[in-house]
Amino acid sequence: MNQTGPSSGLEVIDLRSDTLTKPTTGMRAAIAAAEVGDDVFGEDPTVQRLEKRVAEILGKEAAMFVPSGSMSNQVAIRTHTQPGDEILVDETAHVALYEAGAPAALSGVMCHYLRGDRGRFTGADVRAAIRPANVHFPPTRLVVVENTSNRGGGSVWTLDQVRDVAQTARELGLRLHMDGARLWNACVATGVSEAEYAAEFDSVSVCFSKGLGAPVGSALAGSAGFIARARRFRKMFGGGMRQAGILAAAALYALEHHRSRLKEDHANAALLARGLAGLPGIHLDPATVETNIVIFDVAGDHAARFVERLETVGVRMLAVGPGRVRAVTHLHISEADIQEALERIRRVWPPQG
Ligand code: TLP
Repeated sequence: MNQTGPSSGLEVIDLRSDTLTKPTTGMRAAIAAAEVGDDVFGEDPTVQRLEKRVAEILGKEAAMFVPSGSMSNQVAIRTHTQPGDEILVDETAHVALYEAGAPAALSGVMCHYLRGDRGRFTGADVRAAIRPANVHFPPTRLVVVENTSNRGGGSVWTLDQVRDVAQTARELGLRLHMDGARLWNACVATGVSEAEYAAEFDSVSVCFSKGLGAPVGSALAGSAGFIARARRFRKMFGGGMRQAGILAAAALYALEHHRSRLKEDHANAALLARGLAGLPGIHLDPATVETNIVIFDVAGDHAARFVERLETVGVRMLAVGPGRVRAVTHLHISEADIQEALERIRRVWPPQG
């Protein structure tokens, strides 16, 4: 549970996002103890340690610490493409939907939307979307895979699904980027290692500030040459940080201590989904909840109303469409919190009168 609650005086159970977590005591100690230097001069030993560790986990030659997942994705897109190129993304992808139009603004590329199954598309979809070499068309350059898929309700790409897309992309001469903001969750859910997934991609972005509970930070990994070029774009986008070791220390702590516990978040999300699925007017198949994100529909496009009712009893979720709500479990949410949240929700939903 989190901070003190609303008018009801209840403790708030905040399920809006796994980005809401605050550093734990252990993490704060690691931050306090961090050795730092000026990272734009390449002199922050803790940032260097983090970059080495991330490259090792992902089985890539190099990695670069960046302030956010959005910057990591957009630096990757900029590094892979030229203005006028086209990139293939699922129509629900964070890079296209929630990064403020950055592919167009920062890289001058077009997004060609694929209609996947809860964020997951196939090699055949990629093949069908590619443009023939013709002066009329933008060159198709890059495919972006989001694993887990946020708007897909935390859906996980299996390794076979990834390999199908990757093999097709390679045959067609396309580059591949993975938005792995929640790759950690995909790995815990499937037992596939981060490196096995990453091996299929030219570049991979991972976040420390989602399920892993660090306050700030993401990393972009790839070949040494790719990361060397990406460092210029990170600077161009304003992402060169100075004594960033205090943030890197939190990320290192999170990698060490908060990865395996994600299975608790997944169990809590499943518990929440089972409870919500029994409520009148809620459309949710609990079998679709694979990780820490629960997305469901509220009949009559009443998402805003549902979220407002919950707020009165100190439970927070996010309306992500007129009839669609998202709840996310994380480090500060226990099984007891989920039981308590369900009890409170039953008090206000369905609305009486
Ligand atoms: N997602 C946030 C919001 O922006 C929607 C959230 O609450 O889930 N990739 C994926 C798949 C993400 O879900 C997010 C953040 C990002 C990238 C961007 O990360 P940041 O917020 O660090 O720029």
